[in-house]
Amino acid sequence: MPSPPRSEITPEALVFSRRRFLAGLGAAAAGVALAACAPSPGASAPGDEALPTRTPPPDVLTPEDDANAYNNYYEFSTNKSAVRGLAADLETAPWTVEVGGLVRNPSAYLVEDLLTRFAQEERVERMRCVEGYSMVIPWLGFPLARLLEEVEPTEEAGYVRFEALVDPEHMPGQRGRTFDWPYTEGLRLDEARHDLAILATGAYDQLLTPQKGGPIRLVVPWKYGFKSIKAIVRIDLVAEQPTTFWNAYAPNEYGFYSNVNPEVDHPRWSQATEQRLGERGRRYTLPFNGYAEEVAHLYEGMDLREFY
Ligand SMILES: Nc1nc2c(c(=O)[nH]1)N[C@H]1C(S)=C(S)[C@@H](COP(=O)(O)O)O[C@H]1N2
Ligand SMILES: [Mo]
Repeated sequence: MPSPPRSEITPEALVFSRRRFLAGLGAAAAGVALAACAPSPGASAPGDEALPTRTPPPDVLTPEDDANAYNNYYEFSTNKSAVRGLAADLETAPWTVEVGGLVRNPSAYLVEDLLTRFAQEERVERMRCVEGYSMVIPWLGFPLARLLEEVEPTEEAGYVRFEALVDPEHMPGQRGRTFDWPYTEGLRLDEARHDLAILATGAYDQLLTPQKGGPIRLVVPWKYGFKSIKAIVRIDLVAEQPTTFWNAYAPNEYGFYSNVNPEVDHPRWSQATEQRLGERGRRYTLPFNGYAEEVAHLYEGMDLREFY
């Protein structure tokens, strides 16, 4: 059965069961704060601002246009400001995600069906790129755990491997020879089952735009942004820690775990501070991006300098 084109799927088709806002960030407060912002996304490089204050300023939603105009998405371009235009025409419906590997119930899901099969929630979370900029995004989506429950990982499964779209005809960044496509990512199974790990199908009350990884992407807010793989077409349960795109490209710079950690510097820059899009000055980066209370237990007994 042919699916309706993307333009005919209205946000009203999404069923929002629960809203989860960052502590201190209410929708009304965010709206007020937005009007006061003078965004200049990415205008500053790490280290070129005065030191931030120790008490972090409150989190406010990143203005929607900033979040949609400044994107990391190497399938399209390494130029963050060029991604929106280049990705605009990507066909995101119909779109199938195959889920397989070490599972009892392998299945191919139409994203359109996922929208109603799993209750869609709003999750307002920080997004911290390993390069030192950050945002606060109101995602729509559902916990990855719900999907894993359906496919039932077998006892041998220890990790989840994600694979993104390969489509050089529509993704100009895939025509060069610099990178090995597809973009892949991975999580340990217990990380993948954590309630904060979601599959996002929307943001800012709309279906996910192509430049943000539409129609479906991973969001793992306590890890550096590159773990949150966009345009997912395959999810496999596997026994061993999978190879991941950035780890394979530069293993000494990008680890598998990549938990946000202000105490472990990137070999070429400090991770102590970040530039929040739309804000003046820098702010201190928080351990696990501010989610330590929720996720630190997953790494008990691990040396996070070794497993970076
Ligand atoms: N498929 C794919 N997913 C990706 C990337 C990419 O290049 N390709 N970039 C990652 C990086 S480095 C970051 S910081 C985030 C950026 O997400 P945003 O553009 O929505 O802010 O997406 C991640 N997911
Ligand atoms: Mo990133």
